[in-house]
Amino acid sequence: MAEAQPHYQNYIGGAWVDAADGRTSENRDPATGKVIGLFPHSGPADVDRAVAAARAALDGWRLTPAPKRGEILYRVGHLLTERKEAIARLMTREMGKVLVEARGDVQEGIDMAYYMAGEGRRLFGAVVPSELRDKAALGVREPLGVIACITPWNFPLAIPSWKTMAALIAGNTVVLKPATATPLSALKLVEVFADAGLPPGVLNLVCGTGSDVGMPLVQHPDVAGISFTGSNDVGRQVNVAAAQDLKRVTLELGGKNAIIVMDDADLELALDGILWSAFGTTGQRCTACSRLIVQRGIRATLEERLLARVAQLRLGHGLDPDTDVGPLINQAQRERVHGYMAVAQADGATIACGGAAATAGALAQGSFYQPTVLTGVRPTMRVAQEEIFGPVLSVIEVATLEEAIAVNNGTRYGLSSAIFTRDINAAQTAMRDLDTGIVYVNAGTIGAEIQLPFGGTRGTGNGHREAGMGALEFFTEWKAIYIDYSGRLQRAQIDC
Ligand code: UN1
Repeated sequence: MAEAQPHYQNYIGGAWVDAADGRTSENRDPATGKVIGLFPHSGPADVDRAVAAARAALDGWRLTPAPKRGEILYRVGHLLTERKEAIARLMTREMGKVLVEARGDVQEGIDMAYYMAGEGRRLFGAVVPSELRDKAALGVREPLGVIACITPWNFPLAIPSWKTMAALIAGNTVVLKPATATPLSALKLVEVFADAGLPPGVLNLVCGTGSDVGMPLVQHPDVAGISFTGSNDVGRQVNVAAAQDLKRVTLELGGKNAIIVMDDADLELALDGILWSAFGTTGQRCTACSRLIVQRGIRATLEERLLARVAQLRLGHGLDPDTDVGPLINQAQRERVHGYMAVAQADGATIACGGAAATAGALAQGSFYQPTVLTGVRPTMRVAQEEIFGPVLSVIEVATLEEAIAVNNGTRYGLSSAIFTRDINAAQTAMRDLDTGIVYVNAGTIGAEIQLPFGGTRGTGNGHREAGMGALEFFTEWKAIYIDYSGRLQRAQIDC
């Protein structure tokens, strides 16, 4: 007899409910192809219900004192800590990342819960002097209203946490649409919020596709702001649609992140950073390193040692403790990644290792791809310019620091960059001139912490930042308040 599939629901107005028309979609383990559950295949009617619930909850929530909102977030942090292992295991099955990384993903949610809970006792505004006597001038932060959070599959709990927690502490209410590939991790986060005592309607979950749920949410007249992480193509569509109603939008999009290794670098350390940044999460981080920019003097040595290390990486199910690299998210992504091999060769690059799907033994069940290093890559080749989002690293040789920085800055993206050097002057110059939102010195391109702003320059987004003190700028509206206690009309810029 076939095993019954777990059946999950949307969360709207404090109740778990099916999609209005009862439709469902399967979600599969990318390492085995096995179905892990059925999720609502929602549509515009579900979006309407969720936005109405969020709208109805807005006044109650925005008038709840921020420290009290923070207390709920502290409880979310505690509950996530208790459930960390269980959620991490579900995440590995749902998304494929290895268990240690899935634990890190949940930890990022915990970190954000505590950080934003603390913001409940800050949410700093401004008190400034007035130019007139007996008059006070202050700026306070107000929530925007109902926020749509549209999140990707590569950080199935961390990114929903970044967005929802920042939105909620500021007094907004939220409709969360998780990626179609990872609804379960988001659902587990929403369960935690419900168990922590979040009032009904304050956070709603609607599972479904970008066209059936995402776009109707972006276009809904009662949605005031949209926080989106995903591809550049979809980000542009979101921005164009939201512009019709002058809605506020934050976009966190692609990356083409590079590690620069100078001749004087600690090579062993650099190799550790390269391996972790290029092949961790199977290269499926926005911050993943996909270009290795290496100075001429050590290029051959570094390449040789890199290939030896890559050959040792073990592919497998993320729950197997021996696995270093899990599967890609699905077969379509594997085909996309593989398509770049022909592109690389046509442009004159060499496939130094990998370059094919990994199908030996049990790997045949999943969407695995061999960790791949391309050598002889020139900065203008497509593989050095386009985001591949897989375990593919391009090696580019340069002569000088100036050239390395120019190559780093010579793509449409500007998320993360890194330099390995022992020369303080080179490091300092790189910190100043690398045109990315995140810069690492003697560490790889991944591993941003939540207490600093996260985001990129140029084509990586539209200039906003998530996390840290950057997040509140997006999720709040400034209100300037003047209080005249002189008892007479004082005209600004005229009376003194
Ligand atoms: C992402 O890839 O979209 O800095 C997020 C990092 C993680 C977050 C990545 N803390 O790699």
